[in-house]
Amino acid sequence: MTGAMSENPYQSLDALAVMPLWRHHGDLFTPEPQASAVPYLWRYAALRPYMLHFTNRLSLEEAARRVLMLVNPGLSDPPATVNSLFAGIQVIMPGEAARAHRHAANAFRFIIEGESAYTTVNGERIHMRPGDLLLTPGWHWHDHFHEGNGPVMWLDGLDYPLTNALEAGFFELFGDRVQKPYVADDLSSRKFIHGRLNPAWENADSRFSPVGNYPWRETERAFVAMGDDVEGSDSEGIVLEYTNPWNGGPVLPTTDCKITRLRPGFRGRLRRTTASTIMHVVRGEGHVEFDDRRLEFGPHDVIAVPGWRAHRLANTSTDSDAILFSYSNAPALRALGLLRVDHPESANDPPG
Ligand code: 1HN
Repeated sequence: MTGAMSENPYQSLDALAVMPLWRHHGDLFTPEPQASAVPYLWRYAALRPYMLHFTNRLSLEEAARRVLMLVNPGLSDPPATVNSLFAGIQVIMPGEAARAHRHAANAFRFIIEGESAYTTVNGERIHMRPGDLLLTPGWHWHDHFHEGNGPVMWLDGLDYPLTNALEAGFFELFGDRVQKPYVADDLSSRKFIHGRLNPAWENADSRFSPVGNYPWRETERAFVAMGDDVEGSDSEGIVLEYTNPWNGGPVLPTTDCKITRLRPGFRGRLRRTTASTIMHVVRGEGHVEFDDRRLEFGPHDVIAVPGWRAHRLANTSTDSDAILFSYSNAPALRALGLLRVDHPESANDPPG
């Protein structure tokens, strides 16, 4: 043996930048995933007064984006809502412009309330109405403007916790405050609105959906068209995925977006998945049950469902639907062979 070894060899290992695996193996290889995030619910009614308060105190020149970040009590570095995904509530007031920028992280907005705001994404003005899903895939320029009356509020979803964990984050300000439009308003949505007829002259880029807006009226039309003639899933309800029209896949490379109808009195089967999910209540009332808590939800609340936490969805109303918008990191996990789903009463599905 060479070199000076102290009385306790373990004490010298730090300085050599090594660790004995036999003392750490159990923390690194848990039998099952141990989410740091906790199941949590943010009440819209509690946040809304603060959103409005800051519209009077903080200009968009100062703030760039007026967003309250929904930070999971189990996650702080970076602040995130579940492990790899972020949710925030943004408000913009009449006449305000949120200046143009772009980032490597993928983003989307789900509109909560207000009319007459639009976002410009790579030169296309995309108008917002409540219930619309607007995409801003990674590295697309985007700025927001409001030309109507009253506040416009939306849910922002981003995957920056994943981008940053992979140390692949880039951010850039646009040269001007806002972009000049260079394509017709809402064109990307209009080109693909049929859903089964795609513009054949365009090159398919399948990494993200080319659709800027999935309007609420089309989402509603889909639910009405199938009515009560479908059973849906016994754990997830009548759940529809927003898709990339080029390949039927998720709308963003890391993130899928879904809309769920829980019929009156629905009480789902227990389900768990390695994917982490964020839910936003479009309308209705119900709860999400976990082994140690029950989160009672109402309109516009936001719920964090960490990965591998068994949970059960319920609509507690006996006469109205509950409608939930949700997004998850399932596409990222699927790409890596790490997506698992099961129903705790039954055996694990193999990785898929
Ligand atoms: C962002 O760029 C927007 O562009 C919204 O509207 C929320 C949260 C974290 C980081 C960047 C936006 C954001 C964000």
